[in-house]
Amino acid sequence: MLKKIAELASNCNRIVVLTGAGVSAESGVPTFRGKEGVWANFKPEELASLEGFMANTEIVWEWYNWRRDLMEKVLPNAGHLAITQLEKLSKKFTLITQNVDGLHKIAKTQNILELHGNISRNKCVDCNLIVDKKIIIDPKNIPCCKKCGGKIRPDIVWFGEMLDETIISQAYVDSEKAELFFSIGTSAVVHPAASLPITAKENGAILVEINLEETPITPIADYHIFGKSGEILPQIVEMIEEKKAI
Ligand code: BV8
Ligand code: ZN
Repeated sequence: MLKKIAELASNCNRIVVLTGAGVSAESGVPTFRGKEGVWANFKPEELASLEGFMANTEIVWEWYNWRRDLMEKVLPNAGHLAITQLEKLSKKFTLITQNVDGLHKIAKTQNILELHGNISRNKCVDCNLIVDKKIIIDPKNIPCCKKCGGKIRPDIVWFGEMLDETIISQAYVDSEKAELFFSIGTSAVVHPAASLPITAKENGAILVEINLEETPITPIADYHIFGKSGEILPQIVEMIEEKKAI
């Protein structure tokens, strides 16, 4: 099956990749819904929502500080690096990620759409002014926006919040044009991200899913590869490179 996918990737004009927390799992970043997932201990609306933030500002900032510390210590894994290599081997390529860990950027993928923001960036809760990312937030003494006095929050899209219009529109445009769409390491339950593989499929793309489990989009996938993205993606890229070399 991998050979076939490598062949498809070699002969198509536009590849789109959607990633979720599973791609970062082999870097040591906990996923959201797995057994060890961070949500396991909390309800998403408690932490990753504006209401949750306003009601539990200190707890939410403790959670994000904990994740930021973790992100500082982790590195891209072979799956991230293979995606960067795939971009180099593709005519047109878009990476759409739900992840906020910034690992695709560190892996030097170029054309990235970060649907849910980036954990290293802060912004004002009221006027959305982006605030210098290097400030360390003391959960007991949250800094306020210099412009309007609003509380500083992570620049992350929370549940119930709209995604950045430009980013999500571009994600739909590229998914509609995709000839080959990879859905990798995502449980495909969070919308609107989860509707992108469906959009691609509806517009004629071949849909490849790489995951350890089945998801709501498995039934419509042309290929479902059970396994770890950090092990599977390098094999596919290697086959493409071998084919190119012939
Ligand atoms: C919005 C930021 C308009 C937080 C996140 C009912 C139906 C449909 C939609 C909704 C609904 N009710 C509410 C909604 C809308 C809601 C939603 O989709 N809810 C879901 C849960 C039902 N969506 C929203 O609110 C979005 N906004 O819709 O705006 C609107 C406005 C007002 C009112 C209504 C609508 C905003 C969504 C963004 C939320 N923010 N993150 C933070 O990160 O701190 S989402 C969060 O989940 C993360 O970003 C994460 O990326 C994302 C998706 O999770 P996954 O990445 O898929 O991770 P998960 O752990 O779930 O899965 C990992 C997968 O990897 C697993 O399948 C596992 O098997 C696999 N895996 C593990 N290891 C590996 C692997 N695979 C391969 N290799 C491995 N090694
Ligand atoms: Zn402000």
